[in-house]
Amino acid sequence: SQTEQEFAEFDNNRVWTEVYQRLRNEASLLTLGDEFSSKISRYPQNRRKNRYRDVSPYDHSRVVLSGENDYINASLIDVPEAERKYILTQGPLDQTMCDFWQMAWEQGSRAIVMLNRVIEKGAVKCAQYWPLGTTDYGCEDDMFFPECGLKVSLKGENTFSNFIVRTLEMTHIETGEKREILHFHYTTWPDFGVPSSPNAFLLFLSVIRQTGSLDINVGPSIVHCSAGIGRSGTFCLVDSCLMVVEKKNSLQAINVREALIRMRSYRMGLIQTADQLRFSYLAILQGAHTILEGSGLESVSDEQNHAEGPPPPLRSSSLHHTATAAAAEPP
Ligand code: PTR
Ligand code: PTR
Ligand code: PTR
Repeated sequence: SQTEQEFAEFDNNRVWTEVYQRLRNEASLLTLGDEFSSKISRYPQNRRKNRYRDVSPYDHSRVVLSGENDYINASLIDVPEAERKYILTQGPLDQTMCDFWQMAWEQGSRAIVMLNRVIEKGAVKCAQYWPLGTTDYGCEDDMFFPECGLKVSLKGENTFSNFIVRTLEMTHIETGEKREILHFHYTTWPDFGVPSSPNAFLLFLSVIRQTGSLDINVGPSIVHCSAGIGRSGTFCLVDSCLMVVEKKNSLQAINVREALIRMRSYRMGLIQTADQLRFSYLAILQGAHTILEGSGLESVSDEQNHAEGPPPPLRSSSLHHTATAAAAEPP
């Protein structure tokens, strides 16, 4: 396939840096026009809502909040050939946590995919926007967001070697309506770096997919890292390319570079390094082989843990029925 050939060629010739640069240039040529403005992010009242001055959502694909102040640094990425929609956003700031939860509620999201840690390289890269659970004193530590009328609580937590799956519950304070939302937190992916192995990443992806929360018949899942471009872009590129491989039952059906350029018309800067691009190819190729062999992505297992036994089951009592029910019977 083209993807395999390109991978071998770029590796053999050691040209990933050049390939990545060329791709950035192509993407920036395609996004020069007025239709790729980011004016709203630069309004004075929105300045403190952006974590990084140089990472803004395009106006045409930004997620609009209800109410008077409708801005959040978040973009809707539409990949119709994969039947996927993702919201990519920055790691919430203290002053935007409430907007973040309002977005999750209004968009009907069923999952949050978090690819960074709150503190990286000694600096805060994201607010602690979800509750950590009961305190040492046994008190609930639900988080209240009065400005958007939501309460968020932790209902369960399950730890794997490279990620944690949490069940959170959002409550609309005024009406009492409750909704569960899964929090898939990858904890070992450094910024401007790559996961420890394609297998580690594919296991994470497989666990998320089995809950049905990426499916097109539910609200778009929210994917974020610190800026919401490097690691988040890598995640979406791999997932969407593998969806197309699965639908068409062929690796021939995808063009990874074109797919990334198209995704970059919805949010700038997706995939931040040549090695993240190379990792995407690796994960797509390995995932595609698993899919095309017929065993499906669900057969990816936690190799690192094999010596100590199988990975902890997702169907633990702490996660109660949420993930399991969704996996067995997609909504
Ligand atoms: N680090 C691996 C290697 O050395 O083979 C893979 C790799 C190769 C990563 C090349 C990035 C590369 O890009 P460049 O050679 O353009 O820096
Ligand atoms: N200007 C910031 C920087 O270069 O540090 C923006 C930035 C930060 C860009 C993190 C990407 C980052 O990585 P990620 O999108 O994976 O959080
Ligand atoms: N920290 C990055 C920088 O300042 O270069 C942030 C960034 C990088 C933002 C790239 C957008 C980017 O888009 P592109 O990769 O298309 O240049």
